[in-house]
Amino acid sequence: MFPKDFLWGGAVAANQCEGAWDEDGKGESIQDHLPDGVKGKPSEEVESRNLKLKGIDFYHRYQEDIAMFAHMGFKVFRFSIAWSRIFPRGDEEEPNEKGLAFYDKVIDTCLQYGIEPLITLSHYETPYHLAKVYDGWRDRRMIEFFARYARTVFTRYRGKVRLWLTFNEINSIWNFPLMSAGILTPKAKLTRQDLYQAAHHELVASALAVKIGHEIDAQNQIGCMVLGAANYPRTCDPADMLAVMKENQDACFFTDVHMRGSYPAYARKRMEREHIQLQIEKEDNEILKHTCDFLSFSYYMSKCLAAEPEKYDVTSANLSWGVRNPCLAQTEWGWQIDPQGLRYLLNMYYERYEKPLFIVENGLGAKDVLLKEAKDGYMVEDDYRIRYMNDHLLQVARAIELDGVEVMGYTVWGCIDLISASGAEMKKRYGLIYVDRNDDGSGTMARCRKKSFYWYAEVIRQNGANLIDHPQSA
Ligand code: BGP
Repeated sequence: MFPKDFLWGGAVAANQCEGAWDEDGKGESIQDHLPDGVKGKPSEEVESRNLKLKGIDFYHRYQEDIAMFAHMGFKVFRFSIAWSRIFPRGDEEEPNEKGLAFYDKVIDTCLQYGIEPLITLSHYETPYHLAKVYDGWRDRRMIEFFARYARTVFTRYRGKVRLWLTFNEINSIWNFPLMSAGILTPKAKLTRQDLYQAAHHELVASALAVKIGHEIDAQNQIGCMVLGAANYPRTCDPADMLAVMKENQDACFFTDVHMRGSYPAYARKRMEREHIQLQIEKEDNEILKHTCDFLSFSYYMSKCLAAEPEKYDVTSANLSWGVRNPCLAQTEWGWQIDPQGLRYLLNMYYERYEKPLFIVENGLGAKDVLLKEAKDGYMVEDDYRIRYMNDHLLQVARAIELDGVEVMGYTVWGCIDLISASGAEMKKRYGLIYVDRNDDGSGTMARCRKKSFYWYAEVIRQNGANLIDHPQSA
């Protein structure tokens, strides 16, 4: 079913779990100014109500947390480095030693348990100074700052870390330029030209990081990361299918450049049509040729597209939106649940690039209820989460077994409860480990296991052999 060396694990991001927002020389990141998540306005000041400032205190509890991941049998742990811990402002020449030392400890703890670190260089946490002074990735100088940061961490963790991702969900720049690309100018004031130019800078920076990473250590495997969603036509009207094609082009724009090393024809044509003239320096096209070793993506849902979307109900989605699919159930946050969409997406990417794929985020955000007393060692009976993961993993197995897709691994999102990205809330929980923290800031931060903790441990132990084929997931 799953290959013997399949990388089972979990994923988090620094700004959603570390806390310690101003400790040991860390600079402010844009997340310290987004108390309401992606949909709220940025605050001028850092407001104490922002749950991310303390997160789930991973900064001080990483040992206990990684030990729990080890109990589940994790082979890999995906986390991000907070850029502003290493370069507090982002544009200085010298790194902050205390920030580097923190990740030494996290990495060493993982290695001690035989867990391989998978590090995201930039997960929605651009240093605030870069947003304020340079308007984030709109400014070409960001390439140089990012390259310096990447070089610093590749060098420091050389020989210990082999798996890297450049930008988390790089394609979310279209909808959320601030969180995704550190652009403080309000979205309404940005032109398509602005967004494409910023995307170009990020793409060059990403390819440059691949180049630098390979030069520093030939063992490094560096992937891109996109927000993946399966897109379906709402009806069999060919016009709906063309709406899907356009959406897929927007989504694959980033993977095409990352995996093929140049701008695809449809993107060049679209820019021409929209009178977008990218400023491309002469070295850029050479740099872009440094393609990624693998493609990674998040997968939470699918959506429908239609030529006339106003005729249908809409569905709020993971940082995007679309037309609702009447065939699918949805989560409490209105994300449509579609395990088969994951098999479809794996096939789409693999057919397109024939390079290894890594599912680095997938999971269920739900309102968990604590039991009054422990039952068989757990405090939350989250059968719904087990069912969600089971059904998705079964489709991964089918993609591997029946379709021949090469999948490197699977890291469940928010393996431990953390602050959500879109709503900056705690009550939307993804973890297999419960954290005692609430939206009003109360809670002891104590950790306890959910039923899914034991279930996932068994899945890993049996390398997926215990997954159940429910009739609906066939
Ligand atoms: C992805 C982000 C993550 C994460 C996840 C779930 O888009 O990469 O950071 O949070 O979505 O989203 P949310 O936390 O909004 O439920």
